[in-house]
Formats: sequence, structure tokens, C-alpha cells
Amino acid sequence: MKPCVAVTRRLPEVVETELAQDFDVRLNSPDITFEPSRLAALLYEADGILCTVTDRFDGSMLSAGSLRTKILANFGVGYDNIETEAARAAGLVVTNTPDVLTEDTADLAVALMLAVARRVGEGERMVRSGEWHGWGPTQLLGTRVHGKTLGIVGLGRIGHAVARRAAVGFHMRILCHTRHPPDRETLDSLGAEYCADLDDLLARSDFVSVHTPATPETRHLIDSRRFATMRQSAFLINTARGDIVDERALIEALSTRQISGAGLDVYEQEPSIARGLLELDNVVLLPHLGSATVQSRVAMGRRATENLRAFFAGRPPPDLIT
Ligand code: 8YV
Repeated sequence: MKPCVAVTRRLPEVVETELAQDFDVRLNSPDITFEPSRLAALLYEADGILCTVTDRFDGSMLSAGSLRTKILANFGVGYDNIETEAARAAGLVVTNTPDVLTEDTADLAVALMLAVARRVGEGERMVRSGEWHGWGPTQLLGTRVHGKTLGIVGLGRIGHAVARRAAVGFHMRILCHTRHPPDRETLDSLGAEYCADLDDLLARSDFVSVHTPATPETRHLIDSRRFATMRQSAFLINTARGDIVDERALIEALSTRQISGAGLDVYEQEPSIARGLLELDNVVLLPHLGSATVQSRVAMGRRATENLRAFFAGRPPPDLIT
């Protein structure tokens, strides 16, 4: 008998086909986001669950007892949607899908950096609204990206890939802040400087790009005090997780021009976007597109499948979190 695997969202067709070869799959073809009660029920119905960022598995669901599910194979590198301690305590294995989305997510961070500095969103809105009446020498003047200083908060795989693009492609000076200082070789390969103090990085950066995981320690890491340490000319980019940035403080900083602008792919209460953000022109807003390429999403699906295959074959899953 094949293990029963519930797939909480519609995945690229090739991934669903491959999953069906090894598992008795329960697909979500209409792709409607499951309510918490449906997710809780799945824990009693399936041996494994292939879940995504839109599925929150919290402690109360996971500690309910006598669960059938033995593995949560998360489709994504971030797994803050799962209370991993509770999963571990309940005897569930949790896996993620690192590496395969690094380059595409880094591309999107760079896209946001360029878009906000060069006022791409404002320009597009002007053209679409019929408000563009011809070229002008002072029209929509932006800020040069080339040669500026980029502060990377969290120099993991994605932070590193952003730093590489910025250093090589835009001759940017790279500052980085991480919990554990990177090794000399990593810093040298990027020509980067390590800032032990995040405030120091914020005070010296023209662009700040956030790449830490969302944990209780990083919640509201960038708050009103930290916005006050940033340059007025600076831009904040967030492709990591919404709750790393205090969104209320961000809206205040943007509307009072305490900082110049922001490029966001993630939000505190996805999919709802604070009205304050929608009303501002100096922020570029994307709908969590970081890994949204065919290539990444197929690779993420295959990686999650591989984790499930390994687990049910009695092997350690390659991307074991807990
Ligand atoms: C995914 C992401 O699209 O991998 C992550 O952590 O944020 C995104 O790239 C999302 O997590 C899918 O579950």
C-alpha cells in the first residue's frame, strides 16, 4: 500500500504526476487555501502532508494526539508556518526545500531594489493611467543603484546570492550582519565587510535587504528605532518574511520620509496588505513572488517529493529540519 500524502495546494502538473507514482495522493485541484480546521483534520487522514507557506500548523493542532501524519514536507525554504518544536514533540518529521529557489529569490530582491530606486512602479502606473504626456528632463527622477552600499541582513544562501549580484553586477559595496560572523573566505569573495552591530550596518547602507529566517528572535527586527538609524536616502527591501519588519513602523518611516522607499514581496498578514502601504507611492509591492518561476517551483516540488520518498523508505530525508 502506498503511503497517503495530502498536498495542500495545487503544484506544477509534472510534480503532481511524479508524486502520484509513489504515493496515494490527495490533491487540492481547486487550489483553495485550507482553513485551520481542514488542516487539523488532514493530520488524522494522511500519512504525510506536503504543505506550503499558506498552511499554518500550530502547537495546538500538532499536540492534539494520535495523529496519523508522520511528516510535514514543506514546499519552501522558510518553515515558520510550522511550529517545529510542537511537531518534534508529537514525533513528526519536518523538511523544507533549500537551494533550489536561491537564485530566483535573489533575482527578485534585485528587481525590487531597482524598481523602487528607479521608480518603476510609479512609471508603470503613470503610463497605464494615461497620465504620461511625454518625456521630461525632471520626470520621475530616481536614485542610482550602481556603486552604492548594500547592507545584507542575514548572509545565508539567498543573502549571499543577492550580495554576489550586487557586488559583481552593480559594483556595490557590501556590508553584512549575521548572528555568527561569516568566514574570511566568504567575506573576501564578496569584498564584504561584517558589521557585528546591526545599527552600524543600517546607518551606513543606501539599500538594506532582509534575508533572515522568521523566528521569535527576528520578529520586528527592523522596528521604529531601527528605521531612525537608517539614512533618509535609504531603501529597504524585504523578500524574506513580513514579520521581520514592523509594518506599522515601516509605514510611518515611509510616509514621513524617514527613509526613501521600500520594495516588499512579503507582509505581516498575508494576503492582506495594510492600507497605509497601498496609499504610498514610494513602495513597490509584490505578491510573494520570490520563488515564482516554473524552474524553482518544479524543483521545490521535486525536492519535497524526494524528502517524502526518503522518509517513507526509512532513509533520513535530505532536508530534515526536525
Ligand atoms: C515560497 C518562500 O513560494 O520558500 C520560501 O520560504 O517564501 C517562497 O519562495 C513559499 O514558501 C511556498 O510555500
